[in-house]
Amino acid sequence: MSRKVADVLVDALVAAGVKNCYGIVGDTMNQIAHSIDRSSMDWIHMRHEEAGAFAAAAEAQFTGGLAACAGTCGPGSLHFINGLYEANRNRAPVVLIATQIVRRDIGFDSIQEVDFHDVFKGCSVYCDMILTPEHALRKTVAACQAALTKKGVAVLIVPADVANAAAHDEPPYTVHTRTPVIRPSDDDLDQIAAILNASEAITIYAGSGCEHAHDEVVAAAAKLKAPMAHTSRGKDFLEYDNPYNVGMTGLIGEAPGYHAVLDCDVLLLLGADFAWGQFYPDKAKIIQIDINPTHLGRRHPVEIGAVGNIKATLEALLPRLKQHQDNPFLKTSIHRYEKERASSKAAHAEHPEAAISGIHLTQVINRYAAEDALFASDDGTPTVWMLRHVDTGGKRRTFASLLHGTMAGGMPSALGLQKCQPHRQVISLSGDGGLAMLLGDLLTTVQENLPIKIAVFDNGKLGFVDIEQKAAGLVPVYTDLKNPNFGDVAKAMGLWGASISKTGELEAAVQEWLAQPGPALLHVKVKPMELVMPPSPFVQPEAVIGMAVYSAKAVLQGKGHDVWEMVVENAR
Ligand SMILES: Cc1ncc(C[n+]2csc(CCOP(=O)(O)OP(=O)(O)O)c2C)c(N)n1
Ligand SMILES: [Mg+2]
Repeated sequence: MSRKVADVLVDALVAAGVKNCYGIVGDTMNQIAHSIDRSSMDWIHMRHEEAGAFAAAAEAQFTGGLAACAGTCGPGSLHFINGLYEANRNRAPVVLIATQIVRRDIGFDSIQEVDFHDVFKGCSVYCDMILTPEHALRKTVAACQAALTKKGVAVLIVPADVANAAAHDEPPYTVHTRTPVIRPSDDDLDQIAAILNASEAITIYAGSGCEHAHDEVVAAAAKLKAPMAHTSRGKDFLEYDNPYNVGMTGLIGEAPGYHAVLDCDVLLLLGADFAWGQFYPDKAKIIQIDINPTHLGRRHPVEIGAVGNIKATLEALLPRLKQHQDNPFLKTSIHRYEKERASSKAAHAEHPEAAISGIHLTQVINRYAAEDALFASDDGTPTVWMLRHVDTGGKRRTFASLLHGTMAGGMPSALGLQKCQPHRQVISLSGDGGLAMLLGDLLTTVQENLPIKIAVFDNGKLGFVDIEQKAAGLVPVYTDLKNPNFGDVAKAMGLWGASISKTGELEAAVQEWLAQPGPALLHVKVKPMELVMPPSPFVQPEAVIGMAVYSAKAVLQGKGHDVWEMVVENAR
């Protein structure tokens, strides 16, 4: 059989490292589907393209290598868009093969014609069409090169007639992805060291840019005797084996991290692009180091902004730092954190008949999950509970939609993680709203033999929005969910399924669920009133945008659970 452009494209993707392609076939991608079938690439047959994009995004974010999705023209490829936004915001190298109607029909409002350049511009680092068979390899390699080096989504638009055309000889283009070592100049490092050496109350605020730099960050904290707060995206890389850790700040953080960041004299921002301006200190000097120059000073004015890879920068900075002594600022911060941890770990002495708290559910899952389990959560309360109550210990990983803030990413992300890590335990912490949004892809767990473990936090509502409305003093509208027994739904779809509602059933059910060899869903009716961010009795709660609920101060100075009545009280 003569070689087609579709074969060139698929071979180039395989050569660039693609192992898995998630999607749904259709007429304009039939030739490519057959090429994939002949290649070493696996095809994961999804039920909704959006779920395929979430799966590819999670795989690429986890491996750092390329994952692919492919769809048919018009509505098929359009469906990927929300998951691609998720991938692009997470700097996950994903290639979408967006197949297109034949070239002679483009531009005439033809059947299923969609201008993909326009559609995917906002969620990609590369978006271009293979215009002719003569440059199929070059364009495919350019797309992969962009996804891997600019770290994001590359969209390759492929008209059906181009994919079906005979392949041409092209020069041997390949991707090049070596990583340079980048650090600030000696002068910059001297200036940074001078500020740090002259201060006694320093806080390190570390983000996901600190991946692979755990030991250097801890060494810097030890030298500066500085507490270290971390972003939610930095959690997996920084919270373990770290005596200086004081947790997260921000809307889903807690008081120790919040105070450490706001009360210091010097804030050393390492690979952290935390977006909420109100959580930065106004009086402290801020030093920011980031590999991306456009991140410098964009969230808050900084004293020094320097470009560098965090590991290389700290290696060069550490010898310039003087050994600081233990100081009251560090002591207070660590003490606060230890107190907070002890109270959050305290056993819930609930009656066995009592309703299950979402926090308690997460804590029990945390206790019984494998030490290298991968967790993916839905936007909503499950994300907050995961970030606060899952201990990663350096081996586990947590995935949530933190920058894009979309619902429904949990279960499909787990599919992608399980596909690329078949021997690891993969757990999805799903909302009842989030799971229902892409429910059809529960079938993918069975069809593709992906034994993920799904916990459904069924509070009978769109909990976050419900809380937002209450926080604004409104009576909630349009937030209630009339749910089925998701355990029975799972069973009908071919998974293991169970449903529980009492605290006394929780421990045994979680153990049985996690021990299942195949895909398994545990439906847990959780307390509907549990607040994500308990408000302070002293501060007026305010609704804020996105997945946020209350103003920072209300959140972080507050204590207690199940007190929405108090919110309404406070809002009066
Ligand atoms: C695609 C999408 N639609 C709407 C929202 C707004 N939103 C954020 S959280 C949320 C509620 C999620 O409900 P559920 O999955 O049941 O989680 P819960 O907060 O109840 O635990 C909604 C509607 C969003 N972030 N993304
Ligand atoms: Mg809910």
